Amino acid sequence: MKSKRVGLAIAAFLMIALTSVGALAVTKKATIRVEGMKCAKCSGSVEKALKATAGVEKVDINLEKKEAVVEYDDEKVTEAKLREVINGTGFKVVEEKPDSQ
Ligand SMILES: [Cu+2]
Repeated sequence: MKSKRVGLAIAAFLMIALTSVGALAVTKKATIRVEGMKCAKCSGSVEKALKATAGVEKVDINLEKKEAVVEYDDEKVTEAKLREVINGTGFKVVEEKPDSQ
């Protein structure tokens, strides 16, 4: 019976530890409009450049809407940096945000 209680204590500890780790790593989501992407090859190169950037966790490019949806670690990279990376691929970031219109 004692070992069962220890097991419960460990489980509770792990749950608290995991929850606090999750709270520390802040994942932010940015929707960035990109001008000039015309086909899968274009969006592919933007996607590749973003994924090669430290702190970027997920990249989703919508060719139709000309948007790059990027999930990133707020402590490792900024949205400004993501825009720089996209501009560095030769495609142009549209400064206004589509959802603020
Ligand atoms: Cu293309």
